[in-house]
Amino acid sequence: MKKPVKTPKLDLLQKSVIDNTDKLLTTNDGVPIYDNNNTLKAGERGASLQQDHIYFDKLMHFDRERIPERVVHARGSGAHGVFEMKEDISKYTCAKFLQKGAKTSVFTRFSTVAGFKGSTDLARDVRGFSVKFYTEDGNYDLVGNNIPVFFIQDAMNFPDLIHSVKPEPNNEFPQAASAHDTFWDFISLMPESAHMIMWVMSDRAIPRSLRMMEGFGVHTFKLVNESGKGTFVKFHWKPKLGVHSVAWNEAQKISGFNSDFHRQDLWDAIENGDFPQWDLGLQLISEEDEHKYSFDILDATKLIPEELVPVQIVGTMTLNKNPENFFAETEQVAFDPGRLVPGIDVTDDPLLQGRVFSYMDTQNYRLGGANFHELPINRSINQKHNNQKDGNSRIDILKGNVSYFPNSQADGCPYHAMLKGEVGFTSHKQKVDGEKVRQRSLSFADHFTQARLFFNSQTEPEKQHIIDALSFELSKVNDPKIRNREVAILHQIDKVLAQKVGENLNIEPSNTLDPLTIKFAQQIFPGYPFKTAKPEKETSQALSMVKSNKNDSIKTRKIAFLVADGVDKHSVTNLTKLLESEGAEAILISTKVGELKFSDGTKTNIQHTYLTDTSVLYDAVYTPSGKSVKILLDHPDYYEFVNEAYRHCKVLAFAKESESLLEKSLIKEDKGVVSESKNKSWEHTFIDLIKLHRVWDREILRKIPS
Ligand code: HDD
Repeated sequence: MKKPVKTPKLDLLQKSVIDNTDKLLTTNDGVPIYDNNNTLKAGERGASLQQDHIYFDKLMHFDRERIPERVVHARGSGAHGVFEMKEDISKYTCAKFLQKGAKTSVFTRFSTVAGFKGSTDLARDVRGFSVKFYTEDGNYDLVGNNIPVFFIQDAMNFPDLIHSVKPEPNNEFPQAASAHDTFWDFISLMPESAHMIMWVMSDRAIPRSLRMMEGFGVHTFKLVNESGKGTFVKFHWKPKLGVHSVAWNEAQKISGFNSDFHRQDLWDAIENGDFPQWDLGLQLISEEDEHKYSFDILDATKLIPEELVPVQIVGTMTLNKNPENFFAETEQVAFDPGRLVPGIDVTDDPLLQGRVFSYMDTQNYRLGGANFHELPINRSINQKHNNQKDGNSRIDILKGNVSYFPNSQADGCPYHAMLKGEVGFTSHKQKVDGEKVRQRSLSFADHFTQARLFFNSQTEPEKQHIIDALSFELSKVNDPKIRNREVAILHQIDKVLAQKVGENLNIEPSNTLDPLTIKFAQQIFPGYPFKTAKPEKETSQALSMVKSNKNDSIKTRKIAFLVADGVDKHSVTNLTKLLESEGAEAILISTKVGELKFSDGTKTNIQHTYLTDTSVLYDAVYTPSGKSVKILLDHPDYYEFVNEAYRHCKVLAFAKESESLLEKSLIKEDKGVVSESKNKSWEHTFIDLIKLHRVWDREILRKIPS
C-alpha cells in the first residue's frame, strides 16, 4: 500500500478534490439524475423537447470543455513534489524557501515547445522545465528549459521565432518538427541563434526520460539578501539519475510505438515509488564581477562555463505525487517568470524583461480571465489579501464594504508591509541611467564563440550526432539558399562541422556569412560582424553528456528479456533478481500476450510482444537460455530487435544456449556484447556496461542498418 504524500499544497488541493465513489449522479446544480441514457422526447419516437434541462446541463458543459492550448509548450506533463533546501545561503538571499532546512511544496511541469498538445513526446525540441514553489511568501516560479541558453536575445523576436518553428501557416505541417523551411530561414538570418542551435541539434533535444535531463533557469537572475545586497545567479537542476538521451533514429521510432513515452515514464516512475530527484545548483556572481567575462551575463544566448563559476549544490527537489486530474492541475497550472518572492529579482536581460509581460497576459487569455490565480493548482498556500474583486469566475468572497486603499473604514487593511515595517517584495535597488533607445548592446554581438565551445566540448560520437541532426534538418529544407546560408553560419562555428554537414548536402561551405544574414544582423548590430574577445575556456566537460555523467547506477532502466515458450526459468529469474537489486526493471517480451510457459512447466503472464514492442523502448537487451531459442531462431522480429539494439549502441547479453542466435544476427562482437560462455562474471559486466548507457565505440562503425 502506497503511503499518501502530504505537503501544505496537497492539503490545500485536497479541499477541491471530488471523489465520486458511491455517489449519486447529479446535474451541475446538484439535482439527482434519474435517467442518464435518454433525452426527453415528445413520444418515444418523437422530437426532443426544449425543456430538457438535464440534457442541456450535460451538453452545455461538454461543448465548452476545450480551452486554448498554450501557444508554446502546449504538450506537457506535471507532478507534485517537495523542494528541500540543504545549504545556508542566507548571506545571498532572504527568500524564505531558500533558507537552510526549508521544505517547500512544488508543482513541476515538463513540456516540448513547438508541438501541439497531442503531438509526440520524442520530437527534436527544447524541453520546458517549470517549477512552481508554493512558498510561505507566495508563489515563486522558475520557468526554465533543459538547455541553458536561448535562440534569441530580445523578447521582440519571440513571436517570430515561434511562428517560424510552428507548422507552416498555409498547410499546418510539419507537426512538432523544426526540419522545415520557415524555421531554418529564420535561424539562418539570426546568427545569434548559433549557440542554441548546437544544443538543439545535439542529443540533449531528445532526452531518454524527463527524469534524466537537466534544467536551467537560463537567464541570470538576482538574489537579494536582508540588507538589500544583490548577487547574480544562474539556476541549475541536476538530475540524480544523470543526463541521458536517445538517438535520433530511436526517437523517430519511439514516436510511432509510444508517443506518450516520456509522459508515461514519468507517471510510472512516480506510481512505482521511484521518485525522480534533481539537485538545485547555483552559479553565484558578485555584482562587482558583472562585466568581468568575455561575454555579457545578461545575454540569454550565453552560459557561464561551470569551470569558470562552479555550480554549488544547495538543495534537492523530489517529485513524489502524480496529479489527480490532468486538466485541473497540469493544464491549468499557470507559470510566470515574473512571479517573484522577496529575496529574488529579475535582471535587465531583455529576453527576461519581455517574458515578465507575456506569461501573465497569456494566462489571462488561456484560462479565461483575471481570476486564474484562484484555481486550486495556482493558489498560494498563504491566503491572498487584496482589493482585487469581481471578474470572470470569481471564487473568493471578499467580505465587507471596503475594496480600496487607503481606507479608514477597514483600519487601512489589507495594509501594505511598509505601513507596519514588515517585509514585502521590494525590487532590488539599481542605478539606471541611459537614453531611451531601441537598441541591442554591442556586448551581445559575439554569436559563435560559445557555439564553438559547445561543439568542441563534445566527444566524437556526440559531434557526429550534431552533424547528423543538422544534415537531417537541412535536407528537409527545400530552398537551397537557406541551406547555404546555414552552412555558412556553421563554418563560423567550426570548419570541420561545416565541411561534414556540407558534404551531406552537396554544399561547399562559404568562408563568409551570407550577405543576407549580414544584412539582417546589421539591423541589430550596425557594423556586424566584429572581432570577438578571447574566451576564458575553449572546452567545458560539463557540456558533454558522455563526459560529465557519473554512470554509477542502472536505477529505473528497462531491460528487455527476449523469450518464447520453453525459456529456461533460472536463466530468467537469476538475472531478474540481480537487475532488480540494482533498481532496474526486467521486462519479458515474447511471441504473444497471455501465458508464457517456462521450461519447468510453470507459467507467467506476458504483457509485451515482438508485435507491440521494439528495442527502442529499452535500455539493454538479454536473451536467456532454453527451448525458446529454437523458436526465436526462425523469428525475424527477434533479429530486428537485437540488430537494432546493437545499431543504437546498446548493451546485449546472451545466455549460454542463446549464442546460436547471436551468430545468426548481424551483430559483431565487441565489449558491449556480453556472452555467458566467454565471461564468468557476465551478469556484473552486463550491469556495469548498462551504467555507461551506450557503447559509444560502436557509433564510429555504423555498420548495421536499423
Ligand atoms: Fe516561454 C511558456 C520557458 C522565452 C512566452 N516558456 C513557457 C513554458 C516554459 C517556457 C518552460 C511552459 C510553462 C508551462 O509549463 O506552463 N520561455 C521559456 C524559456 C525562455 C522563454 C526558458 C527563454 C529563456 N517565453 C519566452 C519569451 C516569451 C515567452 C521571450 C515572450 C516574450 N512562454 C511564453 C508564453 C508561454 C510560455 C507565450 C506559453 C504558455 C505560457 O506561457 O504559459 O507566455
